[in-house]
Amino acid sequence: MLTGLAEITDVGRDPRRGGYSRHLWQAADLELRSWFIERAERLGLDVETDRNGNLWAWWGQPGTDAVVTGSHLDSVPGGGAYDGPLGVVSALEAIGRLQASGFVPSRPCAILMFAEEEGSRFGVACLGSRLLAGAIDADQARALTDRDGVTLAEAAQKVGVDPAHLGVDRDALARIGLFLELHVEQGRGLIDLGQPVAVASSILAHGRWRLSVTGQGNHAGGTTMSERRDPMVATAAAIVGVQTAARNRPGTRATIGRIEAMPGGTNVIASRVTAWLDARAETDQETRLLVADIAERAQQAAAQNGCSATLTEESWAGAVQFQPGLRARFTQALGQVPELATGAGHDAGVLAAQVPSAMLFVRNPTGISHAPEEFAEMADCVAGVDALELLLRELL
Ligand code: HGY
Ligand code: MN
Ligand code: MN
Repeated sequence: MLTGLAEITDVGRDPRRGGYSRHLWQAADLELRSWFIERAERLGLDVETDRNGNLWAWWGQPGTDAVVTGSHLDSVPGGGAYDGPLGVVSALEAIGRLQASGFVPSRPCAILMFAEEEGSRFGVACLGSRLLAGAIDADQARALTDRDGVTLAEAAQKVGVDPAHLGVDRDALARIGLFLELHVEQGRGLIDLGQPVAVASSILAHGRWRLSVTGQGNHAGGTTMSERRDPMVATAAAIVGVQTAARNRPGTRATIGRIEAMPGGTNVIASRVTAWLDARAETDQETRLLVADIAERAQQAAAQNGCSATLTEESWAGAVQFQPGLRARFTQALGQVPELATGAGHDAGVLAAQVPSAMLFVRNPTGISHAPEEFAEMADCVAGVDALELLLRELL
């Protein structure tokens, strides 16, 4: 069961961070794409790469009103084994079961593997589904750069995706009658409910901002404490402000998980520090208010240390409420499984603005995600495939 997870268990392991680092069009991602194509073709599915680098594996002729399922295979740096792959492997498994039972679909059906869902290489979450849906300006996307300064356009070119064609794909969107994504849960909801599977109700509003704090680079020994303009100290105070602002606002979440000091010498007072903020809340407005509070605190921290600070938005996704009708239909079909909100963003959340979309969550007994401890028991993974198969059978 779910042999697919075992087949890719060694792809993109990150010995330094632990877990997996699988980023768009780099070695591990390319290997996973080849694996997915091979697995899909073993099921007789026809695989095509769309203009944005997303892979579509069609069961039967592509057509409108298709039932599309799938997820992503890319990861965060040092991520877990289930975030993304569980949805892709479960889709392959469910369609394999339907085929083996002699089921003949009455509508087109496809598995969709999205590019760059984590935004780990180019900084924008759900980049592949945003491009597909027209939720990001194509020129802005083409100019996105990775940590080596390679643009999305250059990276696309290198793998045979024409950068000039990156952007909204109305024909592809028109084919989707409904998108259903299965995903490992990235929290403790199903642990607390004591259930293996849930239907998604909503996704927090969430965005990413780049905090840049500029001071005066200098000598660690020659510079007295009173004459320093140290951006590292200002950023440290700003990061404490991130935590304070979120703790003061119930239900909000704010994280700084990535920081870079320039020039980065042990005996050098930094000239500039860059830190990336991830902020989330139940509504768009609460998220914006949280970020404004954080920005205010960062400005104060900078001023108190003779530095200057800027906060620049890099990625934004508004709160998502999945269609109540679909939620009710699926929870009912699955025997009254619970509905569950999530703080994690998903491609299904991006597509929900354009096509009927829904999600299934599978219990993660550690409640930990975006870390090597992320886990799902085989019995719960099987329950997830059972649920996906049941819904696909009904939908098709
Ligand atoms: O960041 C997220 O919420 C998702 O895992 N991309
Ligand atoms: Mn993720
Ligand atoms: Mn994910």
